Amino acid sequence: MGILAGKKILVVGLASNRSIAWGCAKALHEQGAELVFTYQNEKLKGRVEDMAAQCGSNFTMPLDVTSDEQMAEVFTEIKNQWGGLDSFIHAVAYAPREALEGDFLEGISRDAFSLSHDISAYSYAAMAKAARPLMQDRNASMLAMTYLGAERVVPNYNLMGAAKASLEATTRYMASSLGPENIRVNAISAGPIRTLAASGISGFKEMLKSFEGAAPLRRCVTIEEVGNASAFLLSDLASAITGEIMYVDAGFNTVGMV
Ligand code: 0WE
Repeated sequence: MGILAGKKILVVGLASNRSIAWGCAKALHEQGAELVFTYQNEKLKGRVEDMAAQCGSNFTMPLDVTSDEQMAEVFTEIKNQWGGLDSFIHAVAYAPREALEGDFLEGISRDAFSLSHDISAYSYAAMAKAARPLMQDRNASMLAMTYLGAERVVPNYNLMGAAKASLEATTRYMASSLGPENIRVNAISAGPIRTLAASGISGFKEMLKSFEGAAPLRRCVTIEEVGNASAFLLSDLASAITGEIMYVDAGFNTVGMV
C-alpha cells in the first residue's frame, strides 16, 4: 500500500513530460493516489489527457488560473465527482519574457508585475479558498513550487523572484489560516530543472552546470525527486509539517562559497 492510498488529489501545471507537475503526478500515482488534472488551454488538452491516462485517470478539466469562472468550475466538478478533495499541487508560474532577463527595473512594469503575481502567487490562494470547503475533516494538504530566487538575487530571475517571495509568504499565512481546520500548506523550493518553462531562458544550460559544481550532491535534481518529496508532504507522514518551504535542491542553498 502506498503512502497516498485512497487520497484524491488535484494536479495543476502539467504542460509536458518534463513538467515538475508530471514528476509529482507519477509519484502520487505510484503511492496510490487518485488524480484529477487541469490543462491551461485546448492546445494542451490532448497531451494532458494522455498523461492522465498513464496515471490511471480520465478526469481532466480546463483551468487558466486567471479565470475566476474556470477556477470555480474545477472545484464544483470535483465536489460533484468526488464529494471532497484531500490535496492539490500548484505548479504554475509566469512572468513576461522581458521581466526575466537583464536589468530588474528595466524589465518591470505595472502590467508585468500584476500578471506575474496573479498567475504565480494569487492563484495559490484562490485555489486554497475554493478548495477549503472540500477539504474539511480529511487531513488535507496543499503544495506549491517555489525557487531560491525568492530569497536571494539570482541573475535574470528578476520579477519571478518577487512573485515567488509572495508565494512563499502566502504559503505561511495560508498555513496559519487553515491550520485550525487541520489543513496543511507547504511549498517545495526545487533546484533548477530543464522544463518547457525553462527552455526559453538564455544561459539556462550554463546555470545548470554551475549549479552542479556548487551543490553538495554535485548534480541537478530530477522531476521524479521533486515528485517523491511532494508525495511525502501530501501524505499523513508529514502530518506535523505546515507553513514550510522545503528545499529539494541537492543541498545547493546551504553553500556559502565554492
Ligand atoms: O520559476 C522558474 C521559471 C518560471 C517561468 C519561466 C518562463 C519562461 C518563458 C516563468 N515565466 C516564464 N515566462 C516565459 O516567457 N524557474 C525556477 C526556472 C528558472 O527560470 C529562470 C531561472 C530559473 C532557475 C530565469 C532566469 C534565471 C534563472
